[in-house]
Amino acid sequence: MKKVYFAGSIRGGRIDAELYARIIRYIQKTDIVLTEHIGNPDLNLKEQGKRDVEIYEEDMAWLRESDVVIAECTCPSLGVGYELAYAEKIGKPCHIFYDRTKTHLSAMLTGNPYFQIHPYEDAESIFRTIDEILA
Ligand code: 6IA
Repeated sequence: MKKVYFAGSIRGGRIDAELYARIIRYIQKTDIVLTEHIGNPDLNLKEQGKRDVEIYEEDMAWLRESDVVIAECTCPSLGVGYELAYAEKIGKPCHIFYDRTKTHLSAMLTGNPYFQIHPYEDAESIFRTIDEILA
């Protein structure tokens, strides 16, 4: 079983939260998601009881513990961009998904051959690619 660090936008916007939840549930059928809160529809964007310092430190520890990073990047998020750069620095494999009909991904990602980028038009294709990543 692989430990997956799933990254998706939080303060960058929650428009795709339902998709994040579907991806997380899918991965959890076979593997471990260290960041299952990313899909939580009730995530309170203002107050959660946790301080930002704790969120940052907990997330960085999970990132170091993970075997692979899977990021859904259709909704731009500074936090996800930071996590991807950090993951590259410590050598974690990084898979980036985005809906090509909705956005142009940052050249900081598409221009970096380190990242494995999976543009999609139909969200269902995400799941086939995830099967290959986790195989
Ligand atoms: O800049 P963003 O907030 O969109 O960054 C999203 C990314 O940063 C996600 O992939 C998470 O791994 C991480 N992240 C940001 N906020 C949180 C969080 N609580 N809990 C866990 N990971 C986070 C946010 C609640 C807060 C708004 C009070």
